[in-house]
Amino acid sequence: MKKSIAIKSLLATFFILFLAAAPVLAQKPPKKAEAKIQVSGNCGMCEKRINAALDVPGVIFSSWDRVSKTATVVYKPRKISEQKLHELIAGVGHDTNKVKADTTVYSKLPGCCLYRENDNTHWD
Ligand SMILES: [Cu+2]
Repeated sequence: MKKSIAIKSLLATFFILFLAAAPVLAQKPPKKAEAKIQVSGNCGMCEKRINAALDVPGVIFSSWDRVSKTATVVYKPRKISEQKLHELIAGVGHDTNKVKADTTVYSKLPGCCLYRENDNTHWD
């Protein structure tokens, strides 16, 4: 009798552990995700620079819209984090809604791209 209670409580313990572990196991990131990132910039040169910065393993597609200042990035969350996408963009001088570009990098951008001083979106 005592033995069967011991077995039952052991099974109950395993069951509780399994329930506790299940949400952790379920949190594996999806194979593919889309991020909408606010990215400051002005022109076609900015667009090329932003897309070039995102041309890394783990990023499937990227496109930046000059009017809405939004980058759409399709990526593999198992290879690259959304935070890293922000860092890559900021790394070439463009502020995102999460990461600000370093002033030294920003100040080296061509004059037409200096979005902090000049917010004019032009199309050439
Ligand atoms: Cu530009």
